[in-house]
Amino acid sequence: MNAKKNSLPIVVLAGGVGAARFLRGLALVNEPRATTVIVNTGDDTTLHGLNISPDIDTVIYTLANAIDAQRGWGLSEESWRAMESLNKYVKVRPENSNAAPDWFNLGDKDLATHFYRTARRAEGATASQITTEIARAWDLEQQILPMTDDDVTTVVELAEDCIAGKAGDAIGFQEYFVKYEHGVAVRAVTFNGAETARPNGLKQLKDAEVIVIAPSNPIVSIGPIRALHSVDETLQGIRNRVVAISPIVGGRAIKGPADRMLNELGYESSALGVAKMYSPIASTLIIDSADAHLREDIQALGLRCVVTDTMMVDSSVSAALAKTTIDAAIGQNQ
Ligand code: FO1
Repeated sequence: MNAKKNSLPIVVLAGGVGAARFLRGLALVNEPRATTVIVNTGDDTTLHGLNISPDIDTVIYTLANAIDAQRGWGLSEESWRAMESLNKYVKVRPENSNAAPDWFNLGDKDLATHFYRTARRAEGATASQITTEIARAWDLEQQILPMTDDDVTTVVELAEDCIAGKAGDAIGFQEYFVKYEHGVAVRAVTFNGAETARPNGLKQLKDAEVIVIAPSNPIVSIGPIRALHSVDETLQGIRNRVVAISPIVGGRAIKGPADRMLNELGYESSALGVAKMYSPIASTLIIDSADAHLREDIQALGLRCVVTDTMMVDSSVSAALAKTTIDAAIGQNQ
């Protein structure tokens, strides 16, 4: 795409893979330095004593063209020698020990990012400072902001007795997602610490001409950002500039457990269900062509509805989706 880029102040609310793919397209149609990304950190975890921020790293690695595109997380051309070496200790660790967690794969090159983040945290740097430093190391011009510098932890409550524990037990998001391959039923999701955490990026939200809710899981990726004090109120105040992209196509999540989670938690797993969740804070919903038949129902909720190709199989589709999103926000699609 060689057309002249816009230079609009844009804020994107982001989770992991879907958001990262959208951002890669956005960088082709809008000057990267004009974009601020507010990233979910409810998924953050600590393993081996290392601070790991999966969604931030997915966004940064993708924008730096360093992501393993197949997996959607971690670095390309990765090696796994450290993980392989953990096996030695898995055999000897006591039954109740959490040492040598081998269910979460950390590549050798990826480890450097977690070493850096952890060491800077120990020196007292904030999550924002560290994220800015890591983004700079990868030569990114976008402003990448963790949703808060305070600790917010997403936990899921098990709906029934299962391999992960007893009904009612709360387990960490990464355990749910990676260790149990999001295959256990959940009945509630909680964002511990969200009530008191201070949100980042409120000023950028108010100043932005376009605010995009990326095609990320509405519950566990966008949910933690919305749970922070005054974020929803701020979005309500600028609703006319907020465009959301449905991560549900044909009733199914493009990636991850969003469809199952929506059903388990009493929402509808469809673009219409997403519209209901976002109608208080967004004025436009972008849905995939496969869901064109839902357009009128979505409009009946008081949302503009734009139908286009949202399956970001390559960066030209991502760029076209980003352009459609911007046009929808600045009214050219009305
Ligand atoms: N996802 C997996 O399914 N398995 C893994 O072993 C795994 C490791 C991993 C390491 C670093 C990182 O930044 C992300 C990683 N992810 C892994 C992805 C990630 O945990 C999830 O996709 C997100 O948290 C959901 O947005």
